[in-house]
Amino acid sequence: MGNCYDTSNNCLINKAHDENIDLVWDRYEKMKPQCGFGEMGICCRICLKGPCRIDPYGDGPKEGICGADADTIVARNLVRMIASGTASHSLHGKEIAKTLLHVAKGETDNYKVKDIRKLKNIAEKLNIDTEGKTINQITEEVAMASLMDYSRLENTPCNWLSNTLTKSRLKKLTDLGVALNNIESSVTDIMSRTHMGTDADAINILLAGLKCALGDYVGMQISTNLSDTLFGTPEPIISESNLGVINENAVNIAVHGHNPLLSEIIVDVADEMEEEAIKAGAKDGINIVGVCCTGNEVLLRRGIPLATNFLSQELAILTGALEAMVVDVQCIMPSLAKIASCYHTELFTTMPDAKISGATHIELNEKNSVENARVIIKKAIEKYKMRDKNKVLIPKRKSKVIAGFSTESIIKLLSKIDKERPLKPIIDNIVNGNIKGVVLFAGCNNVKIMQDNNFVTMAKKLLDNNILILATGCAAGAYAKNELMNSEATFKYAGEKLKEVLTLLGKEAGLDVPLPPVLHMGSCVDNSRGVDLAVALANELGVDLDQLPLVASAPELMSEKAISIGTWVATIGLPVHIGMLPPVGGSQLTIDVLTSKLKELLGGYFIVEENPIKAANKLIGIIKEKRVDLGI
Ligand code: BF8
Ligand code: SF4
Repeated sequence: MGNCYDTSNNCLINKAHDENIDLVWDRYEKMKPQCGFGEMGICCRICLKGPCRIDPYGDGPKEGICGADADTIVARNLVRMIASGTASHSLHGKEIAKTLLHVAKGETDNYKVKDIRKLKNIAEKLNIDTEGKTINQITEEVAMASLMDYSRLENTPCNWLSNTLTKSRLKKLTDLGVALNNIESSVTDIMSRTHMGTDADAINILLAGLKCALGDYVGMQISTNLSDTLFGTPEPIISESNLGVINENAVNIAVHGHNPLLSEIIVDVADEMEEEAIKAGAKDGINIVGVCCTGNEVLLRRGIPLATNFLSQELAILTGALEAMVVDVQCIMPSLAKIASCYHTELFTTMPDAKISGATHIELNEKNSVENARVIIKKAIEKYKMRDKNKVLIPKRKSKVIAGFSTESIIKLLSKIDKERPLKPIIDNIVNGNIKGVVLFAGCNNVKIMQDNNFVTMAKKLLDNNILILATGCAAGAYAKNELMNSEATFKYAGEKLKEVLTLLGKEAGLDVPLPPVLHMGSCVDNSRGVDLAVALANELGVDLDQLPLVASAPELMSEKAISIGTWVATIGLPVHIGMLPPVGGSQLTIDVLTSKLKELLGGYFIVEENPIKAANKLIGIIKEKRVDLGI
């Protein structure tokens, strides 16, 4: 049986069982018991003498065949996870930077610079002189300054690192030797130093992990900022979320994955092809819906409804009303191909490095994307005619969502209250305690945890304690689906003081309604937006990030990307709550480094707490401490 906080999904889970289709929850049950050595991170198969495993409790081996101890093995495994996360996020950014360069050079007609103001702001941030230069020249220099962060030979910090953090943070990172200069060499460095017989000092390995994780951060800054340049910086926008956004009377196409280069084109082309869908009998035309972070990208910029976050992605096909699912990269369950084959749904892969056997591969690149997007949508329209009405079951539930809270849109909103110092209203309210603090929720769903339960339970407790919530990635998906991203949620869940502030801010900003108590800042790469806001607040207050009453939480983490994000968030000084222990339990040294040692050196650290109520209480406690230290 599935395990979702949102019980409206249960009808589809039952349907899967009636149809003998295994879902993620069933495959998890069949996988039990999972390997304890793997769970503790003490299994090594880095060389062919292995696999080796350390006996954590009994009299068995305490070292691998080569002599590597548990600390070395755990640290090596962990930093390899960080390297994979960093590679994923940073390659996402690189694709976008390359596209921006093609735009600057006039090598593509499919994309253009949509947000010139953002482009100029980025140029200023990166110290690029714009005086007397054309837009194309500025675009090229911004793209090159970003691409330089993937290839710099000199040992100076990445452009997107040195220009986006507080000065004191940059100094701390430089002093510790982790101020990253080159994203790709940091990934190579991890793979090289963790080769058999190289780095066998767990602390040295973990320090390299911190440096590499900052590559994940730099990749995110590049992804967010250059995507905004190409597709527009998000502004508050109203939409809907949950599987109920799938429309029985439309050709439904889900976009899933992470990269907005593809989904933006699909949305544009779908607009042009509405008539064709109506002619095929779909009276409501084409309905694009989002899944996971691609879904967040198009929700924020285009108001496309978000059907689901990670764990229930298979259920979108189970509705029997999805004509096509178009995927790009990351967090796409390979099971989708098999499930789609039980329905009329066609699964399209679009990236050369992310094919799935059983799917139809139609590549979208900067040269052919419009043309090929038309082919995909045409096929989806044909599929509509093959839909089996008897197999359609769409849960009714959907909730209203106000999304689009980029840092710029928040500042713009606040500047309606104080034009000179837009952050002042927020700071005043933090100082006077109306807003006790802020928690940034990020990260995934994990089949080991009831889907969305930790997110929702923690949020309700924190909001009641007048703590404002920001959310990205599948955390944002959880809140969007479960009715925490609209004004009604402010009335229902925010503590009295927070409610007053959100109502006032909404009113002063010219909205008729309070701001939602959980602000949707975007996809996982948009965690950079949370940092921008935090850095702006820290600079305004004249403090470093570790002094702010600000905490991050990934209570349902799953992917390697979540590990790399959590690591850089702690490295830049924030306490990071995680809802389960990653595979580090076999090394007390690693646990100590990631908790107490990191706190001592950088102010940020990990807290593990599985129980969401206890976790929320711990975060409330940390926020209280930070306020006392700040003297507020
Ligand atoms: O990048 S939160 S499950 S979809 S990894 Fe994946 Fe995790 Fe979702 Fe977005 Ni982020
Ligand atoms: Fe075993 Fe060492 Fe080889 Fe790892 S590197 S598999 S611990 S021999």
